[in-house]
Amino acid sequence: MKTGGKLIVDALEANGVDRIYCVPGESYLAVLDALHDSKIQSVVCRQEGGAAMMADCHGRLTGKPGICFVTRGPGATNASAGVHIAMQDSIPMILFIGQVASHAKEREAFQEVNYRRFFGDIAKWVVEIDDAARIPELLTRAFSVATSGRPGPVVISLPEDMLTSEVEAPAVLPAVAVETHPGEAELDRVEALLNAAKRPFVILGGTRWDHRLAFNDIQAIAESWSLPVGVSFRRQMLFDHLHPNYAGDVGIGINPKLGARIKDADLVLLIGGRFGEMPSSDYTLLKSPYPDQQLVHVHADPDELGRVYRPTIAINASPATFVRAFARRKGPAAPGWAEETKKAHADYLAWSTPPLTGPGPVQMGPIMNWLEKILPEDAILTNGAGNYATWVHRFHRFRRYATQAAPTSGSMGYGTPAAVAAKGLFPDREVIAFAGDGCFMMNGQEFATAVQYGLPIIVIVVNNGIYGTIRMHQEREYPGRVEATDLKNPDFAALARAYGGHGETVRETDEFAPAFERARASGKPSIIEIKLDPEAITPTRTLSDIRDRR
Ligand SMILES: Cc1ncc(C[n+]2csc(CCOP(=O)(O)OP(=O)(O)O)c2C)c(N)n1
Ligand SMILES: [Mg+2]
Repeated sequence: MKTGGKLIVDALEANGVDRIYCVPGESYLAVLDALHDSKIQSVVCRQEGGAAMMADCHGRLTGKPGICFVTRGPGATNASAGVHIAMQDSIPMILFIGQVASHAKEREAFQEVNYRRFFGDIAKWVVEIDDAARIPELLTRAFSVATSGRPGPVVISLPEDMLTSEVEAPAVLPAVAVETHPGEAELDRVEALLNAAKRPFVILGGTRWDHRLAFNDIQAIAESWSLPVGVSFRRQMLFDHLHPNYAGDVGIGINPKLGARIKDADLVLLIGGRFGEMPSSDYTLLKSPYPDQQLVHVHADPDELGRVYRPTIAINASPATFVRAFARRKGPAAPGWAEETKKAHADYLAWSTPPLTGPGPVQMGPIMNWLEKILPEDAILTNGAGNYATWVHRFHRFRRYATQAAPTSGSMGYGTPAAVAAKGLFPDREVIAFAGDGCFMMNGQEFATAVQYGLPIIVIVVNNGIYGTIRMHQEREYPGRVEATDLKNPDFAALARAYGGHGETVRETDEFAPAFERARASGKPSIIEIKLDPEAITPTRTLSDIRDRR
């Protein structure tokens, strides 16, 4: 006989889970008690939003579901921010919620929420387990749902009395992953389309990639066919930015030359991604429902094929099976577009070279240049949302898989908790979180988690004293009518020290390098606050330019 709590932990162990991210609650004490005897590490966090974002980052960097435990009501609603990210970003994750006891359900008992309704639109699957004997069945299904097709978050509600009840149940077996393969007929058609194309373009996106796939197999195809390759918004770790076939990231504020290149392509191979609103420049690069280009869309979820774009060829396959199968088809010796591929890479190199001047005493361009020189290729960079993120996305040249954790859903507050999870997973790699002053304050409390577990992340807080992105839009749409976008901030370096970390303040460009070296040498979680002039709102435009419509 086993308790429900013990069976949950057995199922996690059977599925290879080695850590969970949580904020405790009295609603799932039986699980915590079972974890006490397990090898699974619990990472205790400060707010459920941060815990869920850590679980998301875990899923993002490993491909295995990130596991999060939270309490009912407020714990669950706090965690919803991370569930939404995992949903939009196609990340495998399982959120467990302690639920009110069965006798009290439907009375609006203390902190009661109906999770099927609450998470209905932002989770891939929601289930409440009423009978502990069904835990092996429903958890096996949860692992399968979270990872199969288009990965996503599963929410599992655990009534308190179910967790303490004792039942007989079989030993739990690991879930079986579901794979989808392209057929030879489809591969023939793709090959024929490519051979007939004049200006083909490849876009990589989505999840379910791995290092070999992104850095050997897809490169081999790109080289064999001399294809230009772009990556979707915040999926930059899918292709080596210094590879001669790399054409740039297809995201917000796209290089206009790259945008034109995609619009002008006669064939687009979209592998793994959905090409949503952000990468598609609001559905203008590929038109919905009928793109001007021929479109080969490869996706592991049949529901995504034909959902927004009618493809010329729809291939229901994971990136892995498609890329490995297509790698056997060799390209022509010298295709007509080979010169254009070289130009595309030259365009990227020019676009990703930062400007060295700008308003104010701190210049982000030289700081990014310096970071590019000293950061190891396997450094992991995380961020949330804000104009500061442009500096990372445009000027950091990603070289490897599993080096980026940034929400395609544009959620603020992600960078710090993601860095905590990343450093816990890869203690030997350097982990740098970028945050704005607004962004940091959303989940900055997880800096305490970094201190608690001795995880020396470096958080670079780009402090311009405003919710910069919104101020930029405000000045453009309603010039001079500033409302609710100014911020009065704490002393971030002092905050780092108060948490038990290392703090630095950068007021001039030249102060950055020594501050960064001191942060590294401290061996502690660190915050480096960069005081950026709010006028430096984008790498190339000032706030005044935007207000005055120059
Ligand atoms: C959770 C969340 N709330 C609000 C927004 C809307 N939003 C997008 S960017 C932004 C401002 C970001 O400010 P900051 O982190 O200081 O970066 P900056 O733009 O100033 O560089 C806001 C409020 C969002 N994307 N996510
Ligand atoms: Mg700001």
